Amino acid sequence: MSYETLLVETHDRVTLIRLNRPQALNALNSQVMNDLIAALGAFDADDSQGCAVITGSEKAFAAGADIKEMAELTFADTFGGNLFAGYDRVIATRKPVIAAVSGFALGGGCELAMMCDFIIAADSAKFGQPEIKLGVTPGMGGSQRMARAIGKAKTMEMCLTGRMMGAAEAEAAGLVARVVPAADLIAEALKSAEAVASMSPLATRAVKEMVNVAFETPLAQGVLFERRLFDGLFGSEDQKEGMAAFIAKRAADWKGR
Ligand code: CO8
Repeated sequence: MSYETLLVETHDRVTLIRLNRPQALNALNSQVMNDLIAALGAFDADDSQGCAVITGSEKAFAAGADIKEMAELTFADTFGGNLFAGYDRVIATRKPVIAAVSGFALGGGCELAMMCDFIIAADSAKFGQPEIKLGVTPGMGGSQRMARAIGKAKTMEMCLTGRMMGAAEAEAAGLVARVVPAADLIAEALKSAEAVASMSPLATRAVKEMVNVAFETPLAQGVLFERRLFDGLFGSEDQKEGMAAFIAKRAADWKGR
């Protein structure tokens, strides 16, 4: 399958999705959104694939929503048309998705990265929510996800001043899982994705659900949710296989059931 604004490669059990609008620093126009919806849907439906990586170019992961496309929109277009609702597909993806960020991840680009399950950043990465400079605000969850990831003080400062945050600051603040040299970004992201894809698909989905629930529920309910998913995995062949493989000192052969 080919896409107008994405380059998609499969590497064994990992799907690499590269945003590809270099002339606009990968600005997220409606075509990118539609292509991403299709590519993530295909990835999620493909049993041979266990993890996806979304990346951009060396210069830009994505420099935001497409300002030229948005400039003349009205309230009826955005609210009435539920403009960016298609990005809910990113969140709805049941298998893990990693963002590999090099260069600018601004506005919707930063928000797309934060929708992924974790971010690996090149040392060249620059994160920001500069919408305030355009007379608007984050609109794809940025104020909420950033506040949960790095707290109120830094999120307020980022969203109110529109300043950019470099990779080292983003790692110290807890926005990104890891920083790697820019030249190694894709190799490191693929290595992480391959590690994720080599686990039991059932346990992997359970981890994704339980960590995400931590942001939605009180602690006691979250802990109970985790325990019930843990209990449920004892009904799977993969739990028997994983523990038998450990005891027999051999690699596990996951069945996803
Ligand atoms: N939209 C459209 N075109 C863009 C965007 C963008 N967000 N960013 C860059 N471009 C275009 C430029 O217009 C330019 O095109 P052209 O050559 O035709 O003039 C080309 O990309 C290269 O850009 P620059 O010449 O500006 O490159 P520089 O290296 O000088 O600067 C910057 C790079 C600093 C990244 C600069 O381009 C910039 O500030 N871009 C805008 C960043 C921004 O404000 N992003 C937020 C957008 S609003 C938003 O994201 C709202 C989110 C709400 C929901 C999101 C849903 C997806």
